[in-house]
Amino acid sequence: MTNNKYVLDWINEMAELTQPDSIVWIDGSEEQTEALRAEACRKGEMIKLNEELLPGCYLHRTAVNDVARVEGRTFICTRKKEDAGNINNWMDPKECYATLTELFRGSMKGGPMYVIPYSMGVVGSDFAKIGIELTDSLYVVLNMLIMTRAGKTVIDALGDSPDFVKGLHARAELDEKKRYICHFPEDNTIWSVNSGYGGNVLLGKKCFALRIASWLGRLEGWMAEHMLILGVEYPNGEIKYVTAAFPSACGKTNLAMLIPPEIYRKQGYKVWCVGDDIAWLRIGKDGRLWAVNPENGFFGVAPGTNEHSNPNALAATRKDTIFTNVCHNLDNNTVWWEGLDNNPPHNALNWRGEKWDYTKYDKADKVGTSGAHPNSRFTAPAKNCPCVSSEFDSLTGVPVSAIVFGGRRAKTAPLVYQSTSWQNGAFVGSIMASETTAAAAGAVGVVRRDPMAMRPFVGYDMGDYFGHWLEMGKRIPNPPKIFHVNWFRTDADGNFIWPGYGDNMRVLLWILARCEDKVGAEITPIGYVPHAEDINVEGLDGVTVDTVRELLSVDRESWLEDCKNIRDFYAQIGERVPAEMYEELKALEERLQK
Ligand code: GTP
Ligand code: SPV
Ligand code: MN
Repeated sequence: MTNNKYVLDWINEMAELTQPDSIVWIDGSEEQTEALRAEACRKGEMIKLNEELLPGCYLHRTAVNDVARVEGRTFICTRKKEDAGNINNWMDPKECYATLTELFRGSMKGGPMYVIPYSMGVVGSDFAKIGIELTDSLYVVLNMLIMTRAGKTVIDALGDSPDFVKGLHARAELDEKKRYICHFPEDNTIWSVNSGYGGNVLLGKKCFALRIASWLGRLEGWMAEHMLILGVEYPNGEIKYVTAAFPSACGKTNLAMLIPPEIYRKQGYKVWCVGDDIAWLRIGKDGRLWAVNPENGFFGVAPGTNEHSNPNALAATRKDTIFTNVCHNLDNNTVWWEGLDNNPPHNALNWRGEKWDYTKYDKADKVGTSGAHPNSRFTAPAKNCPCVSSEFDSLTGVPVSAIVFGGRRAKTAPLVYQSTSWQNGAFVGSIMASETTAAAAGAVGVVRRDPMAMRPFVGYDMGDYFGHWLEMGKRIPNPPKIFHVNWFRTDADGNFIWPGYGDNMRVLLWILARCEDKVGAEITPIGYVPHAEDINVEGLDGVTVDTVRELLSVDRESWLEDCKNIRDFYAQIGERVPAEMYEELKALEERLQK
């Protein structure tokens, strides 16, 4: 498919190592893709679902020990340890290549090696970057064909350039003790072995578009962020764009596809989705910050997605979608997950592929008793989404009015607040914390600091990353305003107080009104907080201005407690945390103590 000698030499070298029977180039044609789907079904890697109810849809189950990203097995392999920083796992590149070479050796024997040329971003746009993933997994191929722009057009666009990210993936033995997700930013290289799950193996996503891209962004003066991108359309047709960084499984997909409450819909408000997980941000010629979504599909959390919470996401999954680790309804050969509806299938297989008894479901042991794994996912083409933005394929992206940070905090963080400057906003991002979710292996529900929702995804030192944020702020003539939200405050019984989902529109509109100086705010020690009356509660059941007031309250004691934790976390990041961040922290503490 190409004469590019950098590509060909590298593929030959990797094929010598992994020893596949054949090399199959993925061209992106519907004909080849359909043949590969059929082959995946023949090999038992995919199950074809009901063609009438879910046309073009498939079910895949990963190994039981391989159901989420594995942060403990994810490494940044820079020559100098300091460049990877204290928050990342680090391995010496030479040592890492040597160890993984032995794991890859002969790993593709008996089957083909697929060569997937893919572009993150619209092929031909200045934003786009090219990668090639070599893999032994048809699941990876079929997912990458949805999640990225892949095939012949990409290899043509690369021409004879050496500028591409080299990705190598093999499932090998799926041995979790030998699982490695390794990044070599100095070599533009990613090696992933012994996993077959999503973020560990779809190398264009977290590995390239965040870890490698964040490294490139720092060198080249742009940003790669774990952010959704949405457009709010006003009744007069004007559209304002917002990006938002929430940790994994904290509501990006839901916010990105929000359907406004009826009171707003009636007036003509709409929300358009540009992206649900990753944003690449650059300074435009007009001095504003511009965002593109480098992906071409959604790898979204299935549980909780339903006709009420996120009808747009649900609609996106009704055709040409791959479901991973959901429950299989054998009666009609469709899929189900917790929170889809109140009718769990009676004749079904759980995410492990075992006969499933819905009556045994125990909220306290979701992984053990649920039909779908808590981190089960759908891979759906972006173009399936009813609210996909007309700017989705734009070469330049969209101009950003507001950047929003947020996490799951039962207490402390108010519903929304605004930072007082770019520097203060970067500080607000740096002190983000959230309760952990099933998106990564490990305990769920533990508060951990997750700066800018990028803790697992920054490809270099976290202190340097903060520095890059500050540097970007100095270079953007007309920067977005920076906010923080929390949809997850709970009452004494542990129930969420704020209704969330579509009603988050009420908060978005306050945020955008602030960006245009159309609404006032109260200055508090942490920043600007809305006057409770300025969050519209019309049409909400049981939520009054008083509820909003409670949601907006700032408890000085718990914030001061948090400040101690932040100081410890900064110390853990190490000496590259910029002085400006410590100044912001000190000023915050002083305001809280006053
Ligand atoms: P990744 O794809 O892992 O990066 O996650 P994401 O941030 O896109 O998460 P997603 O939108 O899929 O949200 C996952 C979980 O958050 C689901 O359980 C949702 O039901 C829940 N969720 C999303 N929005 C809200 C909200 O406004 N309020 C509440 N209470 N829960 C929400
Ligand atoms: C996340 O965990 O933030 C995801 C899913 O978006 S994965 O692609 O598996 O990383
Ligand atoms: Mn994500």
